[in-house]
Amino acid sequence: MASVSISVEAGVQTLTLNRPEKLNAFTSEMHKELRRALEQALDEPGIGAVLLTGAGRGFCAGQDLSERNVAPGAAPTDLSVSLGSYYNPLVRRMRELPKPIVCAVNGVAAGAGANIALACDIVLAARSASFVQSFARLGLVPDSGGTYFLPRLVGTARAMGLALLAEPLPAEQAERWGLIWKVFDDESLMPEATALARKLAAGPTKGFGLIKRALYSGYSLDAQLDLERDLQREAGFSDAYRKAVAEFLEKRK
Ligand code: LHQ
Repeated sequence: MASVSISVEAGVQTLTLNRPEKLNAFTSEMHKELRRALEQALDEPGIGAVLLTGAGRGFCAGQDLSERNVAPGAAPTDLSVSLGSYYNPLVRRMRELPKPIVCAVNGVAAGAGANIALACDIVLAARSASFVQSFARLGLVPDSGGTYFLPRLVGTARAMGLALLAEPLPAEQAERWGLIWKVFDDESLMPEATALARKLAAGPTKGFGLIKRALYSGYSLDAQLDLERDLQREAGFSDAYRKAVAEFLEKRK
């Protein structure tokens, strides 16, 4: 079964992260499927907007940590490979896509899952959703553009609190802080997100692409993604990281 389900209707390509039993945590397979889907969105003139959401009760729990477990005594994993091969190209593709991407955050968005949501152009969330920069719990640095998006969206004080404390930020507070565009009651999220994406799909695609270029230009996202990749490499070699992943997988506190 595909880990991303894809449908195209009324000019909107809907991408649903589809590993609900693992809160749609990212695997390399999911990255490959998303990459192919976004290439299709780029090439297909009939697609005017993309809508990204998650199946089940979560939006995305970040990297699937079962792909990251390190056996005792084994050499540490170089996390920069995963960022360089998957996450950073995904964020770049999303920001450079000359068509709007709407995100419907249907439930918890954690780690890279939170920052992939923030990489979208318009972020909507269900009232019950939350955003967690869970990296610090693993001894890691917010990645997938988190260190770039957070201070710009909410200011350095709040960005630092979110990154260091790794506590869930409820959707309503995320809206009040300007982290996201709008919150809807849970049952209204998908109808509202679909209507918004359809409206954008019917709009001036060329102009929207130019708006994205203008609003995102002059920013050093590219350099920041490279920095995150290098810092995460260092963090991933730490004992704290290795222990935290093993503890999560063994469900120890
Ligand atoms: C999971 C996960 C998960 C596997 C829930 N993996 N199974 C990128 C690349 C390179 C290097 C490193 O970093 C990165 C970026 C990252 O994203 S690092 C951050 C990775 N993500 C996290 O640390 C979040 C881990 N998950 C959680 O803290 C919780 O699951 C949250 C707070 C998201 C939700 O908590 P609950 O609502 O209590 O759900 P749960 O914990 O019971 O999860 C449900 C199931 O999903 C459970 O499986 P099970 O078989 O017991 O039902 C979890 O083990 C599984 N799951 N996240 N990331």
